[in-house]
Amino acid sequence: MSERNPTDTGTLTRTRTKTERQLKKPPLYKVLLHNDDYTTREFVVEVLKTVFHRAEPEAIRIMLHVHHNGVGVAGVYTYEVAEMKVRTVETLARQREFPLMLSIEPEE
Ligand code: TYC
Repeated sequence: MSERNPTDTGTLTRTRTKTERQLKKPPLYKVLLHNDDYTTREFVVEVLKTVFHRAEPEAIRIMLHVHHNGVGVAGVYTYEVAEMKVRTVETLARQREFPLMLSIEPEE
């Protein structure tokens, strides 16, 4: 009746609580845009709208922030998504022969 299965190691398990499972968030990464002297303002605004899904006024604000401060956050994503955004923008920029640079850094 209370015979043990020979594969039973005797280790007790418990159901994970929500805090350990559903509420565990993946690490997030900032995609940074870097200023340069050759990429046009219009192109930067265009990629902020099409790749980073920013509304026009926000895209202009971010572009101007990068233009005046040298660097700024285009968006925050999981690592895989951040990497894909960088590759997409680099491809678009090189097609237009713009030297636009991006980087990824952990958030906080
Ligand atoms: N500095 C560029 C210019 O004056 C505009 C620019 C803004 C370029 C942001 C890159 O990430 C950038 N044409």
